Amino acid sequence: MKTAKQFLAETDPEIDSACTGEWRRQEEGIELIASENVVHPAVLAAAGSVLTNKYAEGYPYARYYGGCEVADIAEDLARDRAKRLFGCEHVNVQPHAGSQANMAVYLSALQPGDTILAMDLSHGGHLTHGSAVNFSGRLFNFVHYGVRKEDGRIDMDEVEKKALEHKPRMIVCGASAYPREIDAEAFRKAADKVGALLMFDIAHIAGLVAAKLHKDPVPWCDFVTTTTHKTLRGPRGGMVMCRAEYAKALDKAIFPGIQGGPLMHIIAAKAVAFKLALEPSFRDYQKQILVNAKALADALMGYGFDLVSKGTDNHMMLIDLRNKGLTGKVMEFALNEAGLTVNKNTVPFDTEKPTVTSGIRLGTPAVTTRGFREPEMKRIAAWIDRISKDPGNESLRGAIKVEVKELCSKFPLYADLA
Ligand code: DSN
Repeated sequence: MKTAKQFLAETDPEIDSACTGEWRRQEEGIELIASENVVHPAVLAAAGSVLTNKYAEGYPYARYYGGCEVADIAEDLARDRAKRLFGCEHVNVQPHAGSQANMAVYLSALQPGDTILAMDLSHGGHLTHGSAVNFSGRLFNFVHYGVRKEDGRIDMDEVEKKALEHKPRMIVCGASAYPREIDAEAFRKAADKVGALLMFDIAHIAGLVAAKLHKDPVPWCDFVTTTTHKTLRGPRGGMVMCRAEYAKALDKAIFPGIQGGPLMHIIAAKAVAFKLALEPSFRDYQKQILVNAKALADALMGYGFDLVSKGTDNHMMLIDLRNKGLTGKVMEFALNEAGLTVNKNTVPFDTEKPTVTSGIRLGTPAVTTRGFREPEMKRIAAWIDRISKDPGNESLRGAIKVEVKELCSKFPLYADLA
Protein backbone atom coordinates (compact mmCIF):
# COMPACT_ATOMS: atom_id res chain seq x y z
CA MET A 1 0.00 0.00 0.00
CA LYS A 2 1.25 3.48 -0.85
CA THR A 3 0.02 6.97 -0.15
CA ALA A 4 -1.09 9.18 -3.06
CA LYS A 5 2.02 11.27 -2.42
CA GLN A 6 4.25 8.20 -2.84
CA PHE A 7 2.59 7.44 -6.17
CA LEU A 8 3.26 11.01 -7.27
CA ALA A 9 6.93 10.86 -6.25
CA GLU A 10 7.43 7.64 -8.21
CA THR A 11 5.42 8.66 -11.28
CA ASP A 12 6.40 12.28 -11.73
CA PRO A 13 9.36 13.40 -9.63
CA GLU A 14 9.37 16.84 -11.27
CA ILE A 15 5.80 17.68 -10.27
CA ASP A 16 6.32 16.00 -6.92
CA SER A 17 9.27 18.29 -6.39
CA ALA A 18 7.15 21.33 -7.37
CA CYS A 19 4.45 20.28 -4.88
CA THR A 20 7.03 19.75 -2.14
CA GLY A 21 8.72 23.04 -2.96
CA GLU A 22 5.42 24.91 -2.72
CA TRP A 23 4.56 23.16 0.56
CA ARG A 24 7.97 24.24 1.92
CA ARG A 25 7.49 27.81 0.68
CA GLN A 26 4.16 28.00 2.48
CA GLU A 27 5.53 26.44 5.68
CA GLU A 28 8.64 28.64 5.83
CA GLY A 29 7.24 31.99 4.68
CA ILE A 30 4.66 34.45 5.92
CA GLU A 31 1.64 34.62 3.64
CA LEU A 32 0.13 38.10 3.65
CA ILE A 33 -1.77 37.99 0.36
CA ALA A 34 -5.29 39.00 1.44
CA SER A 35 -7.03 36.58 -0.92
CA GLU A 36 -5.14 33.46 0.15
CA ASN A 37 -5.55 31.03 3.01
CA VAL A 38 -4.46 27.59 4.20
CA VAL A 39 -7.07 24.84 3.95
CA HIS A 40 -7.75 22.09 6.45
CA PRO A 41 -6.22 18.68 5.53
CA ALA A 42 -9.78 17.31 5.16
CA VAL A 43 -10.43 19.91 2.44
CA LEU A 44 -7.20 18.85 0.72
CA ALA A 45 -8.27 15.20 0.89
CA ALA A 46 -11.65 15.87 -0.73
CA ALA A 47 -10.05 18.08 -3.41
CA GLY A 48 -7.62 15.26 -4.20
CA SER A 49 -10.27 12.54 -4.20
CA VAL A 50 -11.58 10.21 -6.92
CA LEU A 51 -14.55 12.53 -7.41
CA THR A 52 -12.26 14.24 -9.93
CA ASN A 53 -13.03 11.30 -12.24
CA LYS A 54 -16.77 11.94 -12.40
CA TYR A 55 -18.78 13.81 -15.01
CA ALA A 56 -22.01 15.12 -13.49
CA GLU A 57 -23.38 17.69 -15.92
CA GLY A 58 -26.68 18.98 -14.62
CA TYR A 59 -27.79 19.23 -11.01
CA PRO A 60 -28.52 16.66 -8.26
CA TYR A 61 -31.20 14.16 -9.37
CA ALA A 62 -31.33 15.72 -12.86
CA ARG A 63 -28.02 14.81 -14.48
CA TYR A 64 -26.97 14.10 -18.05
CA TYR A 65 -24.72 11.16 -17.01
CA GLY A 66 -25.29 7.89 -15.21
CA GLY A 67 -23.55 6.95 -11.98
CA CYS A 68 -24.13 10.31 -10.30
CA GLU A 69 -25.75 8.96 -7.15
CA VAL A 70 -22.69 9.69 -5.02
CA ALA A 71 -21.97 13.02 -6.72
CA ASP A 72 -25.57 13.98 -5.89
CA ILE A 73 -24.93 13.36 -2.20
CA ALA A 74 -21.79 15.52 -2.24
CA GLU A 75 -23.44 18.41 -4.10
CA ASP A 76 -26.55 18.28 -1.91
CA LEU A 77 -24.38 18.44 1.21
CA ALA A 78 -22.51 21.43 -0.19
CA ARG A 79 -25.75 23.24 -1.08
CA ASP A 80 -27.49 22.50 2.24
CA ARG A 81 -24.49 23.59 4.28
CA ALA A 82 -24.02 26.77 2.24
CA LYS A 83 -27.69 27.66 2.77
CA ARG A 84 -27.35 27.11 6.52
CA LEU A 85 -24.13 29.10 6.64
CA PHE A 86 -25.42 32.14 4.77
CA GLY A 87 -29.20 31.85 5.25
CA CYS A 88 -29.84 32.25 1.52
CA GLU A 89 -32.91 31.02 -0.38
CA HIS A 90 -30.98 29.38 -3.23
CA VAL A 91 -27.37 28.53 -3.91
CA ASN A 92 -25.36 27.18 -6.81
CA VAL A 93 -22.02 25.67 -5.79
CA GLN A 94 -20.80 24.80 -9.29
CA PRO A 95 -18.96 27.95 -10.45
CA HIS A 96 -15.34 27.02 -11.03
CA ALA A 97 -14.21 30.43 -9.75
CA GLY A 98 -15.43 33.87 -8.75
CA SER A 99 -15.24 35.05 -12.34
CA GLN A 100 -17.75 32.39 -13.47
CA ALA A 101 -19.98 33.21 -10.50
CA ASN A 102 -20.14 36.86 -11.55
CA MET A 103 -20.53 36.02 -15.24
CA ALA A 104 -23.45 33.71 -14.43
CA VAL A 105 -25.27 36.45 -12.55
CA TYR A 106 -24.83 38.99 -15.35
CA LEU A 107 -25.94 36.51 -18.01
CA SER A 108 -28.93 35.25 -16.03
CA ALA A 109 -30.36 38.65 -15.13
CA LEU A 110 -29.22 41.01 -17.90
CA GLN A 111 -28.82 41.34 -21.64
CA PRO A 112 -25.46 42.16 -23.27
CA GLY A 113 -25.17 45.92 -23.54
CA ASP A 114 -27.14 46.58 -20.36
CA THR A 115 -25.76 49.17 -17.95
CA ILE A 116 -24.17 48.06 -14.66
CA LEU A 117 -22.84 50.39 -11.96
CA ALA A 118 -19.85 48.94 -10.07
CA MET A 119 -16.70 49.94 -8.23
CA ASP A 120 -13.71 51.04 -10.29
CA LEU A 121 -10.91 48.46 -10.37
CA SER A 122 -8.32 51.12 -9.64
CA HIS A 123 -10.24 52.12 -6.51
CA GLY A 124 -10.49 48.54 -5.20
CA GLY A 125 -13.07 46.86 -7.45
CA HIS A 126 -12.44 43.72 -9.49
CA LEU A 127 -11.68 42.81 -13.09
CA THR A 128 -15.12 41.19 -13.42
CA HIS A 129 -16.77 44.40 -12.26
CA GLY A 130 -16.41 45.92 -15.68
CA SER A 131 -12.74 46.23 -16.53
CA ALA A 132 -12.29 47.01 -20.23
CA VAL A 133 -9.91 44.05 -20.62
CA ASN A 134 -12.36 41.59 -19.02
CA PHE A 135 -15.44 39.85 -20.52
CA SER A 136 -17.58 42.00 -18.22
CA GLY A 137 -16.41 45.29 -19.70
CA ARG A 138 -16.61 43.92 -23.23
CA LEU A 139 -20.16 42.57 -22.94
CA PHE A 140 -21.84 45.14 -20.71
CA ASN A 141 -21.93 48.90 -20.42
CA PHE A 142 -20.24 49.44 -17.05
CA VAL A 143 -20.14 52.78 -15.30
CA HIS A 144 -18.08 53.13 -12.15
CA TYR A 145 -18.05 54.71 -8.72
CA GLY A 146 -14.97 55.04 -6.55
CA VAL A 147 -13.74 56.18 -3.18
CA ARG A 148 -13.36 59.73 -1.88
CA LYS A 149 -9.90 61.23 -2.22
CA GLU A 150 -10.05 62.68 1.32
CA ASP A 151 -10.73 59.50 3.27
CA GLY A 152 -10.49 56.56 0.86
CA ARG A 153 -14.08 55.49 1.58
CA ILE A 154 -16.94 54.72 -0.81
CA ASP A 155 -19.00 57.84 -1.36
CA MET A 156 -22.65 56.72 -1.22
CA ASP A 157 -23.77 60.13 -2.47
CA GLU A 158 -21.70 59.54 -5.61
CA VAL A 159 -23.19 56.03 -5.96
CA GLU A 160 -26.71 57.45 -5.81
CA LYS A 161 -25.86 60.29 -8.16
CA LYS A 162 -24.38 57.91 -10.74
CA ALA A 163 -27.33 55.56 -10.35
CA LEU A 164 -29.78 58.38 -11.05
CA GLU A 165 -27.67 59.61 -13.97
CA HIS A 166 -27.08 56.26 -15.71
CA LYS A 167 -30.16 54.25 -14.62
CA PRO A 168 -28.27 50.93 -14.41
CA ARG A 169 -30.12 47.62 -14.63
CA MET A 170 -27.82 46.34 -11.88
CA ILE A 171 -25.62 47.78 -9.15
CA VAL A 172 -22.61 45.74 -8.04
CA CYS A 173 -20.98 46.24 -4.66
CA GLY A 174 -18.07 44.35 -3.17
CA ALA A 175 -14.36 44.78 -3.77
CA SER A 176 -11.00 43.10 -3.84
CA ALA A 177 -8.96 45.93 -2.33
CA TYR A 178 -11.18 47.92 0.01
CA PRO A 179 -10.39 47.79 3.72
CA ARG A 180 -13.72 49.08 5.06
CA GLU A 181 -17.11 47.48 5.68
CA ILE A 182 -19.52 47.79 2.76
CA ASP A 183 -23.12 48.71 3.63
CA ALA A 184 -25.44 46.51 1.57
CA GLU A 185 -28.51 48.29 2.95
CA ALA A 186 -27.26 51.64 1.65
CA PHE A 187 -26.60 50.08 -1.78
CA ARG A 188 -30.12 48.59 -1.73
CA LYS A 189 -31.54 52.07 -1.18
CA ALA A 190 -29.57 53.38 -4.16
CA ALA A 191 -30.69 50.43 -6.30
CA ASP A 192 -34.33 50.89 -5.32
CA LYS A 193 -34.22 54.54 -6.40
CA VAL A 194 -33.73 53.40 -10.00
CA GLY A 195 -35.31 49.93 -9.92
CA ALA A 196 -31.93 48.21 -10.30
CA LEU A 197 -30.98 44.72 -9.21
CA LEU A 198 -28.30 44.48 -6.52
CA MET A 199 -25.38 42.05 -6.55
CA PHE A 200 -22.81 41.91 -3.75
CA ASP A 201 -19.52 40.17 -4.54
CA ILE A 202 -18.43 39.05 -1.06
CA ALA A 203 -15.45 36.99 -2.29
CA HIS A 204 -13.01 38.63 0.09
CA ILE A 205 -15.21 38.91 3.16
CA ALA A 206 -17.26 35.69 2.88
CA GLY A 207 -15.81 34.27 6.11
CA LEU A 208 -16.59 37.48 7.98
CA VAL A 209 -20.14 37.43 6.59
CA ALA A 210 -20.64 33.75 7.49
CA ALA A 211 -19.45 34.54 11.01
CA LYS A 212 -21.86 37.52 11.15
CA LEU A 213 -19.01 39.92 11.88
CA HIS A 214 -19.97 42.11 8.95
CA LYS A 215 -23.58 43.17 8.40
CA ASP A 216 -25.44 40.37 6.62
CA PRO A 217 -25.83 41.33 2.92
CA VAL A 218 -28.10 38.42 1.97
CA PRO A 219 -31.44 40.05 2.93
CA TRP A 220 -30.60 43.17 0.93
CA CYS A 221 -29.35 41.62 -2.29
CA ASP A 222 -30.84 39.85 -5.27
CA PHE A 223 -27.55 38.02 -5.85
CA VAL A 224 -24.53 37.39 -3.64
CA THR A 225 -21.44 35.92 -5.27
CA THR A 226 -18.29 34.65 -3.65
CA THR A 227 -15.18 32.61 -3.98
CA THR A 228 -14.67 29.84 -1.45
CA HIS A 229 -10.93 30.07 -0.88
CA LYS A 230 -10.32 33.44 0.75
CA THR A 231 -11.53 34.20 4.30
CA LEU A 232 -13.98 31.30 3.89
CA ARG A 233 -10.94 28.96 3.88
CA GLY A 234 -12.21 26.39 1.39
CA PRO A 235 -10.87 25.05 -1.91
CA ARG A 236 -10.38 27.37 -4.88
CA GLY A 237 -13.81 27.91 -6.39
CA GLY A 238 -16.90 30.06 -6.70
CA MET A 239 -20.52 30.11 -5.58
CA VAL A 240 -23.67 32.18 -6.17
CA MET A 241 -26.54 32.77 -3.78
CA CYS A 242 -29.80 34.35 -4.88
CA ARG A 243 -33.43 34.89 -4.13
CA ALA A 244 -35.67 31.94 -5.02
CA GLU A 245 -37.24 33.83 -7.92
CA TYR A 246 -33.89 33.91 -9.77
CA ALA A 247 -32.90 30.31 -9.00
CA LYS A 248 -33.92 28.72 -12.29
CA ALA A 249 -32.35 31.38 -14.48
CA LEU A 250 -29.14 31.33 -12.43
CA ASP A 251 -28.78 27.54 -12.59
CA LYS A 252 -29.33 27.63 -16.35
CA ALA A 253 -26.76 30.39 -16.76
CA ILE A 254 -24.10 28.28 -15.04
CA PHE A 255 -25.02 24.99 -16.74
CA PRO A 256 -25.44 24.78 -19.68
CA GLY A 257 -24.86 28.54 -20.04
CA ILE A 258 -21.18 28.93 -19.30
CA GLN A 259 -19.87 25.69 -17.81
CA GLY A 260 -19.92 21.99 -18.61
CA GLY A 261 -19.26 19.32 -16.02
CA PRO A 262 -18.95 20.57 -12.44
CA LEU A 263 -15.70 19.87 -10.59
CA MET A 264 -17.16 17.30 -8.20
CA HIS A 265 -13.96 16.91 -6.15
CA ILE A 266 -13.96 20.66 -5.55
CA ILE A 267 -17.67 20.70 -4.72
CA ALA A 268 -17.00 17.96 -2.14
CA ALA A 269 -14.14 20.05 -0.74
CA LYS A 270 -16.48 23.06 -0.59
CA ALA A 271 -18.91 20.92 1.44
CA VAL A 272 -16.12 20.05 3.90
CA ALA A 273 -15.13 23.70 4.24
CA PHE A 274 -18.75 24.73 4.88
CA LYS A 275 -19.05 22.04 7.58
CA LEU A 276 -15.96 23.49 9.26
CA ALA A 277 -17.32 27.03 8.86
CA LEU A 278 -20.53 26.02 10.66
CA GLU A 279 -18.53 25.10 13.76
CA PRO A 280 -18.33 27.71 16.56
CA SER A 281 -14.52 27.79 16.32
CA PHE A 282 -14.82 29.32 12.83
CA ARG A 283 -16.35 32.46 14.34
CA ASP A 284 -13.43 32.69 16.78
CA TYR A 285 -11.06 32.36 13.82
CA GLN A 286 -12.81 35.18 11.95
CA LYS A 287 -12.75 37.39 15.04
CA GLN A 288 -9.01 36.83 15.32
CA ILE A 289 -8.54 37.73 11.64
CA LEU A 290 -10.05 41.14 12.49
CA VAL A 291 -8.01 41.55 15.68
CA ASN A 292 -4.83 40.67 13.79
CA ALA A 293 -5.65 43.03 10.91
CA LYS A 294 -6.19 45.89 13.31
CA ALA A 295 -2.98 45.08 15.21
CA LEU A 296 -0.98 44.96 11.98
CA ALA A 297 -2.57 48.15 10.66
CA ASP A 298 -1.92 50.02 13.92
CA ALA A 299 1.68 48.84 14.09
CA LEU A 300 2.32 49.84 10.47
CA MET A 301 0.81 53.29 11.02
CA GLY A 302 3.07 53.57 14.07
CA TYR A 303 6.01 53.25 11.67
CA GLY A 304 4.59 56.05 9.53
CA PHE A 305 3.02 53.92 6.81
CA ASP A 306 0.12 55.62 5.06
CA LEU A 307 -2.83 53.23 5.06
CA VAL A 308 -5.66 53.94 2.66
CA SER A 309 -8.63 55.10 4.82
CA LYS A 310 -6.26 55.11 7.81
CA GLY A 311 -7.01 51.59 8.93
CA THR A 312 -9.21 48.59 8.36
CA ASP A 313 -12.59 47.07 9.25
CA ASN A 314 -11.88 43.74 7.63
CA HIS A 315 -9.04 41.29 6.94
CA MET A 316 -6.98 43.56 4.68
CA MET A 317 -5.14 46.83 4.45
CA LEU A 318 -3.73 48.83 1.60
CA ILE A 319 -0.45 50.68 2.11
CA ASP A 320 0.16 53.77 -0.02
CA LEU A 321 3.95 53.75 -0.26
CA ARG A 322 4.38 57.17 -1.85
CA ASN A 323 5.34 58.90 1.41
CA LYS A 324 8.19 56.38 1.72
CA GLY A 325 9.40 57.01 -1.82
CA LEU A 326 8.72 53.38 -2.81
CA THR A 327 6.60 51.53 -5.36
CA GLY A 328 4.53 48.40 -4.93
CA LYS A 329 6.80 46.56 -7.34
CA VAL A 330 9.93 47.30 -5.32
CA MET A 331 8.33 46.36 -2.01
CA GLU A 332 6.65 43.20 -3.28
CA PHE A 333 10.03 41.96 -4.53
CA ALA A 334 12.02 42.98 -1.45
CA LEU A 335 9.50 41.49 0.98
CA ASN A 336 9.33 38.27 -1.00
CA GLU A 337 13.12 37.97 -0.79
CA ALA A 338 12.73 38.26 2.99
CA GLY A 339 10.08 35.52 3.17
CA LEU A 340 7.03 37.81 3.39
CA THR A 341 4.58 37.40 0.51
CA VAL A 342 2.39 40.37 -0.48
CA ASN A 343 1.02 41.71 -3.74
CA LYS A 344 1.62 45.07 -5.29
CA ASN A 345 -1.67 46.91 -5.65
CA THR A 346 -2.85 50.15 -7.13
CA VAL A 347 -4.06 52.65 -4.57
CA PRO A 348 -6.94 55.02 -5.30
CA PHE A 349 -5.83 57.84 -7.65
CA ASP A 350 -2.60 55.99 -8.35
CA THR A 351 -0.23 57.55 -10.82
CA GLU A 352 1.84 54.40 -11.44
CA LYS A 353 0.85 51.73 -13.96
CA PRO A 354 -0.68 48.44 -12.67
CA THR A 355 2.58 46.56 -13.23
CA VAL A 356 4.37 48.98 -10.87
CA THR A 357 1.73 50.52 -8.55
CA SER A 358 2.16 52.78 -5.53
CA GLY A 359 0.88 50.31 -3.00
CA ILE A 360 0.89 46.88 -1.47
CA ARG A 361 -2.10 44.95 -0.14
CA LEU A 362 -1.77 42.90 3.04
CA GLY A 363 -4.23 40.51 4.67
CA THR A 364 -4.39 38.36 7.78
CA PRO A 365 -6.50 35.25 6.88
CA ALA A 366 -3.56 32.89 6.25
CA VAL A 367 -1.34 34.02 9.12
CA THR A 368 -4.31 33.77 11.50
CA THR A 369 -4.93 30.20 10.36
CA ARG A 370 -1.37 29.26 11.26
CA GLY A 371 -1.88 30.66 14.77
CA PHE A 372 -0.24 34.09 14.61
CA ARG A 373 -1.63 36.59 17.11
CA GLU A 374 -0.96 40.25 17.97
CA PRO A 375 2.73 39.81 18.98
CA GLU A 376 3.47 38.23 15.58
CA MET A 377 1.65 41.12 13.86
CA LYS A 378 4.03 43.53 15.57
CA ARG A 379 7.02 41.53 14.37
CA ILE A 380 5.68 41.53 10.80
CA ALA A 381 5.23 45.32 10.89
CA ALA A 382 8.78 45.74 12.21
CA TRP A 383 10.18 43.60 9.39
CA ILE A 384 8.20 45.56 6.79
CA ASP A 385 9.55 48.79 8.27
CA ARG A 386 13.17 47.55 8.17
CA ILE A 387 12.83 46.40 4.56
CA SER A 388 11.19 49.67 3.52
CA LYS A 389 14.22 51.62 4.72
CA ASP A 390 16.64 49.63 2.56
CA PRO A 391 14.75 47.40 0.08
CA GLY A 392 17.80 46.79 -2.10
CA ASN A 393 19.91 45.44 0.78
CA GLU A 394 20.40 41.73 0.07
CA SER A 395 22.01 40.87 3.37
CA LEU A 396 19.21 42.57 5.33
CA ARG A 397 16.63 40.62 3.33
CA GLY A 398 18.54 37.39 3.93
CA ALA A 399 18.81 38.05 7.67
CA ILE A 400 15.08 38.73 7.95
CA LYS A 401 14.31 35.61 5.93
CA VAL A 402 16.13 33.56 8.59
CA GLU A 403 14.11 35.23 11.36
CA VAL A 404 10.86 34.65 9.42
CA LYS A 405 11.67 30.98 8.93
CA GLU A 406 12.47 30.58 12.60
CA LEU A 407 9.12 32.12 13.61
CA CYS A 408 7.20 30.01 11.09
CA SER A 409 8.78 26.81 12.41
CA LYS A 410 6.90 27.44 15.66
CA PHE A 411 3.57 27.65 13.77
CA PRO A 412 3.52 24.68 11.36
CA LEU A 413 0.70 24.56 8.80
CA TYR A 414 0.38 20.83 8.29
CA ALA A 415 2.10 19.35 11.34
CA ASP A 416 -0.34 16.42 11.57
CA LEU A 417 -0.37 15.54 7.88
CA ALA A 418 1.54 12.37 6.96
N1 DSN B 1 -7.29 37.75 -7.42
C1 DSN B 1 -8.17 37.98 -6.31
C2 DSN B 1 -7.56 38.85 -5.27
O1 DSN B 1 -6.38 38.70 -5.05
O2 DSN B 1 -8.23 39.65 -4.67
C3 DSN B 1 -9.48 38.52 -6.74
O3 DSN B 1 -9.98 37.73 -7.74
